[in-house]
Amino acid sequence: MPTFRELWDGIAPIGRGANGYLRYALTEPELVLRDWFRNQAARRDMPVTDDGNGNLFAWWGDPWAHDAVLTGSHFDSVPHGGAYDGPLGIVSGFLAVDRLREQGYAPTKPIAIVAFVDEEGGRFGLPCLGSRLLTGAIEPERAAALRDVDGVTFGEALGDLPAGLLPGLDRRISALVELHIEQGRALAVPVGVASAIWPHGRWRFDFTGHGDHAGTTKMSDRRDPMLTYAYTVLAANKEARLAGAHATMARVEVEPNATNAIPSVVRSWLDARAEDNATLSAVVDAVVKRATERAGRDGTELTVTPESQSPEVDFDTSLADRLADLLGGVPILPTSAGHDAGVLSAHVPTAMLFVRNPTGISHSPAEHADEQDCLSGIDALAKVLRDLT
Ligand code: HGY
Ligand code: MN
Ligand code: MN
Repeated sequence: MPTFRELWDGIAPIGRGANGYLRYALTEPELVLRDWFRNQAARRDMPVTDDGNGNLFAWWGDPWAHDAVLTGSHFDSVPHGGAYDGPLGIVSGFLAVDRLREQGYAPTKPIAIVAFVDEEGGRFGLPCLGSRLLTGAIEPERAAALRDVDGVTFGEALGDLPAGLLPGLDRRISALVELHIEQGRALAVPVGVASAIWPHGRWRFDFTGHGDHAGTTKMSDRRDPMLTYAYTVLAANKEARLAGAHATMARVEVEPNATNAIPSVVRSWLDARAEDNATLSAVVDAVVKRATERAGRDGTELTVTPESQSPEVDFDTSLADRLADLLGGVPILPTSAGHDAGVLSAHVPTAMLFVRNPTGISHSPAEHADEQDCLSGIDALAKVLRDLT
């Protein structure tokens, strides 16, 4: 039976760049990981199905027979991301199946390991794209039209119009349990259970000014969108701090992005999250208000476009309590990171298992979980899958 170390070392080189992972959805590295997934399934006599949305399912039992229990996560990473965010849940799924088979266990319901497509939204801009399609949270046509930085659409990358909502979703899935590395500094023991996901979203800010010569344009004559942008970054930081929320403007595009030209357009994205919807709206409204006022002073224009919204998720309390008890009374804790489990939680009983992250660092090459804790996570997942089937 393969060990965690063997599986982990087997995928480690795939998509690893000089500075972290570049595993964008349906690009070459992720396609290699999909082949790895099919190979791991074949070694376990697990048939693989695709739901027509780019999500892969490896089955122990008849595919979609009845009351399937899903586990798994995603392969894709943020640009220069870490190794664990996503793949740990998929590798742990295969090893949990191995553990159960070793125990001679035979599930009464089909178990599927799922690899969701573009959970990070790192290529097509909308997080949890695969789970949103599976649950009908996004129209196939809108998903198909999403474009990457090279102008390639999701539909082109997928090779077809996505299938969208899985018919009979809530009849066919009895539970989803996603195992994931914890991404804060909140778990002091190897394994925990999720209670909630903070509401969060992404807003695109387009700052438009007057492109001009950096050397010959008087300061008083400028309408420089970079000023309005810079002010907005500081305003977002301040408003988040005041509200106990999280706000980040880490992605920016400048036209023409030349050393000696005042920009005509600066485009940036606000990632904002808060413990509840009211606080989140208040923070975003305050940032937009302050940015708009500043645009007035700078003589620039501002348009703000909401690009993705993820509502507050409160996981099924009875399921979370049951799993925490099953695992010996492990902590139940919230997260402000989004997950496919959060999308499915509106449709089927859903839980998350967290594996301790000693530094709490994530979305970074420095992301790490100790092997012993990963093994504890696999044992915990095996126990949970046994309990649910
Ligand atoms: O951004 C998130 O919270 C998740 O990693 N997609
Ligand atoms: Mn992530
Ligand atoms: Mn993730």
